Amino acid sequence: MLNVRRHDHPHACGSRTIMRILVTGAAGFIGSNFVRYILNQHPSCTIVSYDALTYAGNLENLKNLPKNHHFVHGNICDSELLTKTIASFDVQQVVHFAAESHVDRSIMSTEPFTQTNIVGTQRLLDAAKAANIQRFVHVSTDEVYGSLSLNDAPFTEDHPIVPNSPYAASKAASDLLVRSYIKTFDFPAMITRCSNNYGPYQFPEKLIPLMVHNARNGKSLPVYGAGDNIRDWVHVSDHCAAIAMVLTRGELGEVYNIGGNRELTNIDIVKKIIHHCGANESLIEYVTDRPGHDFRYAMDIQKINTTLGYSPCMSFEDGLASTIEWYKQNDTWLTTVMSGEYRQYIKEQYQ
Ligand code: NAD
Ligand code: TDX
Repeated sequence: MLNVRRHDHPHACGSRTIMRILVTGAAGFIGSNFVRYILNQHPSCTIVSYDALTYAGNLENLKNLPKNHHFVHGNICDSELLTKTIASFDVQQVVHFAAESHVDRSIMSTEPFTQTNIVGTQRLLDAAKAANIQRFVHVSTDEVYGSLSLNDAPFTEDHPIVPNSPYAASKAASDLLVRSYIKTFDFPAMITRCSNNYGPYQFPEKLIPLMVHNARNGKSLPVYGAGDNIRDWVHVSDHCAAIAMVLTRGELGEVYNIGGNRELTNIDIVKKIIHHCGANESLIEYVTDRPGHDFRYAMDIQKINTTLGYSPCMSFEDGLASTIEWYKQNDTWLTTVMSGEYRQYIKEQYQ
C-alpha cells in the first residue's frame, strides 16, 4: 500500500529550504517543467538555468518567468563557465538534468552521449565539489537497470546496473561517477532513476509527442517491432514533485526510484492517442525494430514512497488527455522546434 503524497509546500522542506539552485538542462522537457514547478512552489528562491541549447533545448520552454530566474547559455563540459556561474550566483544546490536523452540518436551516433552524459557530468561534479555545494541531485533513468521480462518483479534500487543502449550505458557511467564522488569525497549527492515521462514541452522525437503530432496530421504512426514493448509511464509533474522531495528531504548518498505505477504496451498507447485525436488505426505502420530494444521497464517505488511520501498523482488517462490538449494549443511551439535538424533526423530514422 502506497502513502498518499504530501503537498510539496515550502514548509514541508524543514530546514533545507531551496534558496539558490542551478538547474542544468533547464531548457529541455523535464528541466523546464521542473523550473516552473519550483518557482511555483518556492516563489522566493533563485534559479539559474544552465543549458547548451542543443536541438532539444529551447528558450521558448522558459518564457515568461519571474526576475529571480536567470538563464546561462553554457555547456556542462565547460568547466570555467560552470565555476564562474556557480560562484557568481552563490549556488547552493544543483539539479542535473542536462543530457543527450534519445535512445535512437545514441544508436545513430554515440559520441555526443559519451561527451555530455559522461564527461559533462564529471566536469559538473568537479565544479560543484570545488564550490562546496550543499546538495546535488543527479537525474537518471530506469534504463540503467536493463530490461525485464513479463514475469520479473519491477526494478528496485538494488537491481544490477546492466544498460543495453549506448544512451543507457552513458547514463549508467554518469551514475557510477556520482556514486564514486559520494564514496570517495563524501560529496553530498543523491541519484534519482525515473521511468518514461510524458507531458507538455516534450520534444516530438519521443513516442507520445511524435504519435500525437502524426495522428493529428494524418501521417503514419511508426511502431517498432510488434508494439508489445512495455514502459512504466509517469506524468512529468509527478517526476518534478519527486525530484523536489529528494532535493529538499532526501538522504545524502541514496538512490531513489521514481515511476508512475502504470505499465502500458506501446501499441496500447498508440491506440489511445488515435482514439483521442479522432484518427484512424490504418495510420499504424509496424516498422523495423530498434536494435537492442529493451522489452520492459517497471519501477518499484516503495523506497521513495515510504521515506519521502511520494506517489504519482496524475492518472495516465487524465495526463494523456491534457498532454494532447497542450499540443493542440501549442502548434507554434511545435513549428519552432521542428527545425531543419529535426526534419533531417526524422528522415534518417524512419527512411
Ligand atoms: P531533453 O533532451 O528534452 O533535454 C535535455 C536538455 O539538456 C536540453 O535542453 C539540452 O539543450 C541540454 N543539454 C544537452 N547537452 C548539454 C550540454 N552538453 N550542456 C548543457 N546542456 C545540455 O531531455 P529530458 O527528456 O528533459 O531529460 C532530462 C533528464 O532526465 C536526462 O538526464 C534524462 O536522462 C533523464 N530522464 C528522462 C526521462 C524521459 O522519459 N524523458 C526519464 C528518466 C530520466
Ligand atoms: O517512433 C517510435 N516508435 C516506437 O515504437 C518511437 C520514437 C518509439 N517507439 C517505442 C520505443 C520504446 O519502446 O516506444 C517506446 C518509447 O520510446 P521513446 O519515447 O524513445 O523512449 P524510451 O526509449 O523508452 O526512453 C525514454 O525513457 C527513459 C526516454 O527517451 C529516456 O530519456 C528515458 O531515460
